[in-house]
Amino acid sequence: MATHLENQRATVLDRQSAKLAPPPMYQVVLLNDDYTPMEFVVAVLQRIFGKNEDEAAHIMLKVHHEGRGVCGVYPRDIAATRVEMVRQMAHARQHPLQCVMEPAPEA
Ligand code: TYC
Repeated sequence: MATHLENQRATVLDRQSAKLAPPPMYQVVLLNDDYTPMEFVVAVLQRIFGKNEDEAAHIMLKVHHEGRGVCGVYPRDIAATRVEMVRQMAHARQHPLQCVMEPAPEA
């Protein structure tokens, strides 16, 4: 049977792991289409995902050639907000650009 001290230790560890466990992470993914201008996608990546011009161009070309590309990995609320910002920016300019979030693969 566990002693009182062992029980106390288990409780402390439970609390610590509850406090320190990293949040589940989500990747924000841009999808390719035939109509959204490349310059607009680069601007989105700079404005919403903080990429510099070279990084943004690299991601845009990856999406253009491979169909999709990861823009960033964030906790759920931040990922959801950025997806919404991309959708608003695209809608405002009437571009069909699509953006989704999905659980990030475990490291
Ligand atoms: N394929 C688009 C074009 O040729 C460019 C593009 C890149 C569109 C990435 C969407 O997520 C995208 N104009």
